Amino acid sequence: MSKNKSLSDSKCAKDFAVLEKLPTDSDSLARDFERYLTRHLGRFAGCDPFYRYEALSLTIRDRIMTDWRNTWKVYEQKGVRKAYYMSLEFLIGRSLGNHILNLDIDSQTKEAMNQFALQLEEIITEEHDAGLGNGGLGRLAACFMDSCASLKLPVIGYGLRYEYGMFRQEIENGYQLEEPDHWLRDGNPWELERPEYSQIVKFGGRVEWVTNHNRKPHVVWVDATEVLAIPYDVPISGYNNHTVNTLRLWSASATSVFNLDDFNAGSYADAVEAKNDAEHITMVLYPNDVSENGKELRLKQQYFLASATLQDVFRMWHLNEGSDNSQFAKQNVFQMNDTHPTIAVAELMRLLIDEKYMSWNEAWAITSQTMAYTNHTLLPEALEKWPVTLFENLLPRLLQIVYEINARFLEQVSRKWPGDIERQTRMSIIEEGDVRYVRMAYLAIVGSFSVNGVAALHSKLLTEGLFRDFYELWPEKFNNKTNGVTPRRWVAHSNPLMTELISKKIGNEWISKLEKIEQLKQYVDDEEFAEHWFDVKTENKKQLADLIKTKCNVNFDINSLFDVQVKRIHEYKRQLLNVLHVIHLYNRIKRGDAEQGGARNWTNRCVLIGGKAAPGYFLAKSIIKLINNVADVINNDPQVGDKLKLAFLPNYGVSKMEIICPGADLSEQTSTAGKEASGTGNMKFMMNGAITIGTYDGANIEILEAVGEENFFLFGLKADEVEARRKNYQPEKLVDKDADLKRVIYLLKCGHFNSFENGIFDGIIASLLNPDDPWLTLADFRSYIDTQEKVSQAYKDRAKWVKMSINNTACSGYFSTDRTMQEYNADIWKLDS
Ligand code: CKZ
Repeated sequence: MSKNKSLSDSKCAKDFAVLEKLPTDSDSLARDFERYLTRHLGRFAGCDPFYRYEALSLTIRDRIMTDWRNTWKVYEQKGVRKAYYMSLEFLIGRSLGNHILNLDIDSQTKEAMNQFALQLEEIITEEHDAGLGNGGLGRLAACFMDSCASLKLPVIGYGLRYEYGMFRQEIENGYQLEEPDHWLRDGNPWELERPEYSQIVKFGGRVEWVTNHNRKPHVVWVDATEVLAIPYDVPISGYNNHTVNTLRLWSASATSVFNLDDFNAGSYADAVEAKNDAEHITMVLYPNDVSENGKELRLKQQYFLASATLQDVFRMWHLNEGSDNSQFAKQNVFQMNDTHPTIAVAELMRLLIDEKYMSWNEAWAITSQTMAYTNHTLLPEALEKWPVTLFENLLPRLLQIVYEINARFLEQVSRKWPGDIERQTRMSIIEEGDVRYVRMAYLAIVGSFSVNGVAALHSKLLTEGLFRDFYELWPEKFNNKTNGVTPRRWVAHSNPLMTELISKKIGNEWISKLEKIEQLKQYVDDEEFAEHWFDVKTENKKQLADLIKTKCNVNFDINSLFDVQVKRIHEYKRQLLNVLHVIHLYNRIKRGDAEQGGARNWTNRCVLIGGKAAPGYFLAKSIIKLINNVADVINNDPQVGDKLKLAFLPNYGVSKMEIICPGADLSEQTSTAGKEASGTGNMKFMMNGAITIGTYDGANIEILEAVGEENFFLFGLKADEVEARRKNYQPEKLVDKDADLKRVIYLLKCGHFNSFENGIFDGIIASLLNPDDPWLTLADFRSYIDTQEKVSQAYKDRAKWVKMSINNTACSGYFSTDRTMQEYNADIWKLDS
């Protein structure tokens, strides 16, 4: 730990107080790029293109250093209230292009690269995606970080630096294969290791009572295994505003003293093994989106993040405030991204009581005023609970604290509802039974002053269902914060053609104030503008078609309707409904519906589906196989031709979405109503002028309200109808009564899509026909097919479709994370910007 002290700023001979800004003209950029490539990296013309990316990144990084340091210095000052966004996932994707956009140096950088006959676009695509998340929840955290920096909000992101991010998906014979993604192998120019701020995190051991210096009984946690948490800082630049915030990612390492005892005892191998154990903690991201599996290593990750983060915040706090913690709650707030970091509630109590010698009540006052919790899902399988025994072995002191929190909480419940034992059992943080569990969501609610859902319907359903008892006890804690996406990455960066077209008409203020995009409404009837809009969409479709050709070897004709569904593969999202529709269209073609007389009514469609399945989720993996098999049959049938295409895009992720959303005509949002908490892909598509076909679910509802029903294709049962329908759901009868559905199910059953692969889709068929199918897929079949036919007809009227498209973009102002962050700040964080 010798690095710890010698590196602190104050000990340096020179303070380096003024860090001069570097010029950003193209010649200076070119000069630095060349210097980095040749003198720093020792590479020359003809090197692996990754080094060109690295050299350019270092060049650009130099140009944000001054603002980064200055922003940090402001935040370090006494009295600056800060928020900490704690998340096990930050799906930030690529950084280089994003920083170039934020610094507004796109043209200079292009010119500089042209001096070496290099294309900026090609260099940008050399960057590995930082895939430190599964899906929506992780990407939301990344969009939040972008907006906080762009709004100059003092928010620090805290997460884990996984050695292996989300797995790379390969498709072999239609099946998903998972390949490890060693994204750091070639180095990462966007991270700055700061070993001087390392923290120690403890696991295991025992709890002992001792008498402390005031002769009071005091708890110590002894014989624990210690793991070192090393922070890596990632800069998050704001849009054109000289603010650079920090995302601090912890990496696990063995402590330097880790092996002394073992080593002296002669068991060198054991010592190395212990080192290995420590470093495993941040080795890999768990690839489960909205599904739970209760692995010990996952709890270790959660505690590792919570403990290192809280200790780091106290380290900074003590710089200004010494040992006075009385103002801590006034100056600090923690936002917990779902229950994943919720052990922080108990850890903050432990630090305040065991290490800062506070009383329970003082500590609880601070904890319950600084913690805030965001819920992201209603699915029962995603609600985290940990077996008490596992908890006890790993975190004995924290379990004691959870018990004490629970005891005091249940007393409060019994005071409000005397004698209502059932309610106490229901609300207890500890679930009783053969195996006892710690319910993390309840710990989060009890410990927080704010609990929010991520879309209006979702927040309402939380207070009526899952958290009803808690809502009755503390209605004031509950609030809604509808999700958003950042228009910088998802329009300005991803869709430069549309950005230019919009800015020509209404200026470029909309990029940082998306509500201004409403001004586009003046041009919905402007024929010339509509023509340009159509041309931009067509060009974007070309680029998407190129991607599909390269990755799937399927030809998408740009005159067809581009019908897109990209997201994690899960039964509740109902990719199956999409497949059933495709099979239905195929069947119509085979029956001659799309020829002669029928041809006038036919709309050619290219259907794109992409997404990863959790490696252990068998049915989701068979859905991928089904999509690929159906695609094979359809795409190779000469009678089908351009009338219908289906492609499964392998390894969907952030960078792919940057090409996909500008090129989509139709956005598929088909979840069973009441199950998709919000969705955020829906917002990216809308901003880029796609029209949604969707259920009355999550943020779809708010999108529908924003654009009006004439600009949205709504289908299916509503959330309350879904619940009512369960009691009387007979899918077999639906099949009998509906000739189209009957033909589709027949094609599945007779093995038309699995000729030499007997029975591989039996699981899927059984799930569709199961009266207890939780997702009621077939209940929405008729409505979906009919609505898709309306889509097909609407697409024939090009002028009308383009109007709908412009309207969608023009109404997307509300769905910027800038708005979301302003609401978090106004209602929860209350920071000064
Ligand atoms: O959060 C998005 C919403 C989506 C919601 C998603 C989410 O489904 O509707 O738009 C942003 O608010 N993701 C998760 N829960 N809701 C989630 C992600 C990862 C993991 C879990 C849930 C995960 C779990 C449980 C990872 C490893 C183990 C266990």
